[in-house]
Amino acid sequence: MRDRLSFPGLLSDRVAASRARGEGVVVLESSVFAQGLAIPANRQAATRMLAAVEAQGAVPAVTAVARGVPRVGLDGEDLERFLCRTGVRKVSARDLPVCMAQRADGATTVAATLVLGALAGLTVFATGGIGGVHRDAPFDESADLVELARTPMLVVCAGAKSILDLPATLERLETLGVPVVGYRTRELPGFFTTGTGLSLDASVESPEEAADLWRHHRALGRSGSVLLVQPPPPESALSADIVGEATVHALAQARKAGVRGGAVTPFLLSEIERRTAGGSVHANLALLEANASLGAQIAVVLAHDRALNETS
Ligand code: PSU
Ligand code: MN
Repeated sequence: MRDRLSFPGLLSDRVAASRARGEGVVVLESSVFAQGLAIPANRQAATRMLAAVEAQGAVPAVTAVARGVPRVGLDGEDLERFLCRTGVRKVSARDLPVCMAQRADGATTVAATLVLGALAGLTVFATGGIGGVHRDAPFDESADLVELARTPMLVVCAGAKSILDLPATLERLETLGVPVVGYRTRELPGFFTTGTGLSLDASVESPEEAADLWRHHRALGRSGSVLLVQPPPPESALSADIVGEATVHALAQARKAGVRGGAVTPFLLSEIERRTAGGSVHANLALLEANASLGAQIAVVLAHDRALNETS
């Protein structure tokens, strides 16, 4: 097998240098920029997430397949192409080799980002919402779930998207052995909403506690991820009634339009944006920024630990 760090062009110079210096790195997905959010909100999301990571003294690493090359630390003109979205496909884990073979531009979902982040030997990944079990669609379950079960990363998110069947998603995560831990909450956040009524068994109160939990997870040799769920910032969160109504409407529209497969998630998110008069985008940007910031705080704690271990 090929040594992961000899994978040509995987790490950007900046990410490689910061790893060598022992700094914290936060992995970010690119599907949220290229498919999940519309222009110009996608650029605002990228700008705010990158700045939030840097503000904590960590380095952001956007993952993608750029002209067929898997990358961790997309920047400059390459990142620009993904923000313009033209010709950029959505790439989940199984699509990675196809996208590479076709020398195409692919924006990575949570599942594909886990693959690339782990390949690069990185630990912390921050995003908005993971995929999960779709409602009324017993055979549409996001590949994010199985990939979380087999790829060890600490994933900071605001839960799963509200368009999903959340109780079923939580059950699947349990079956798959993925710990779901609240950040200063004992309730699963609803992505756009602070709560869902679904209770969690565990929570942590600080980046240090999150890092400690991660260490125990790894000490057991667990091969899957830990999901750390943080509610959207209170001032941006939407009410459950509004999101519920918008979601039901969006699902009906998707059914009518016959939307299938990977197109379902982006379609539903844009319908909800229309129904909430942009409120959902405001919440989405705020939670992405907050998750990037929390991920960076945890990455800094873990980097500090590594440095201590190496010198002792
Ligand atoms: N959540 C969002 N916006 C997104 C996504 C999730 O708020 O764009 C993306 C993520 O990349 C996630 C993917 O991994 O949607 C899940 O898509 P699917 O259900 O097709 O697996
Ligand atoms: Mn799907």
